[in-house]
Amino acid sequence: MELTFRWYGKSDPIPLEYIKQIPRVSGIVSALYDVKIGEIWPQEQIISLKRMIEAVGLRLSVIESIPVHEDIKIGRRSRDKYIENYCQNIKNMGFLGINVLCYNFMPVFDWTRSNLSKKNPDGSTSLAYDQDEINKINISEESIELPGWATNYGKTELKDLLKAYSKVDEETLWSNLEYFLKRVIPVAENAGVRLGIHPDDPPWSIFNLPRIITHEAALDRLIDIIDSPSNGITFCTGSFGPNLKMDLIKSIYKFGSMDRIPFVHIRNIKRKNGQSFIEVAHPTEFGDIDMFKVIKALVDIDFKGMIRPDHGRMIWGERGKPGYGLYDRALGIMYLSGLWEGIKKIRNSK
Ligand code: DNO
Repeated sequence: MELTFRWYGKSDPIPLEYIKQIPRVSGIVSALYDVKIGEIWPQEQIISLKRMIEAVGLRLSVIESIPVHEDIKIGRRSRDKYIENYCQNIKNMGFLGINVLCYNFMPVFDWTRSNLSKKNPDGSTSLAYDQDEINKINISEESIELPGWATNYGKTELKDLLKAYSKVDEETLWSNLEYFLKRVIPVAENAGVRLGIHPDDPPWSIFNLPRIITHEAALDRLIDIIDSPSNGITFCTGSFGPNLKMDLIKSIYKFGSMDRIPFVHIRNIKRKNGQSFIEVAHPTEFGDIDMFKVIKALVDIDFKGMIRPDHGRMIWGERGKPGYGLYDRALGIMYLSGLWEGIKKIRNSK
């Protein structure tokens, strides 16, 4: 198991040196953020990112993410060109010894929240998702600054995309994912790269767009597409957490023992009425996810992949990238690594 921390490159307000000071963290999760979606990432830019990280004594362990071009998800004819570029990016990663790639297959929007700084009684702020708020948004008219928001697209482009997606239902999205994986996974296997699909966050359809990576049955279907350790899952507790039908712990045992989980995101959430929730501090008692059981499951399956603390609250007056401040994520990872050490020691002493 390797403890990792997400870092947004040079523009991240958190210096790499600070991350290096967090006990036990040795890996960085990062990406190139200024390459057009669908293009081949310039190798010299990845090398320079890697060198920057290595210069402080850390390593570039995971690429999160190489975004999948919408033409691939829609199934347009131009997808082959973008799939070819995707394969090239995977080969380039493998060549540089970066072995894990996190990606998602969510149409247009990535993770979505309705409030970026919901005030908690203790003065900290959290990211929150309120389904009623989301329902009020007219996506083709309003341009809103939310995380995961389709800022890559102008208004007209967004309208065109939404129109194209009106013909893509869940089954079509599945068959487009299958088309993509059948071409990409053999290349990844050869390159020594393991892909981990990120669950849809929240794990249900939003804005009438299809979302498919939402529950355990979807993960069964995903891994059945191609039986390969390169065809894996980024197991994100916070993304699956709001889905009441998902037994997180059972799924970790199941997919972990099959060696289909190269990467884990750990975050706690507290469910509200219906399909709403708020992100909370990592320890078990603040949310609906039993962190002791999550870590115990990972210890039990002898998890060898990467773990990163997912979104933190903003505490101690920190201002920064929503969900990605330093302090609360650092507290989170220390708590998780303490659980890991305790559980492992008790198990070994039996
Ligand atoms: C949110 C992240 C996601 C994730 C992508 C992976 O904080 O977990 O944005 O990076 O969905 O493609």
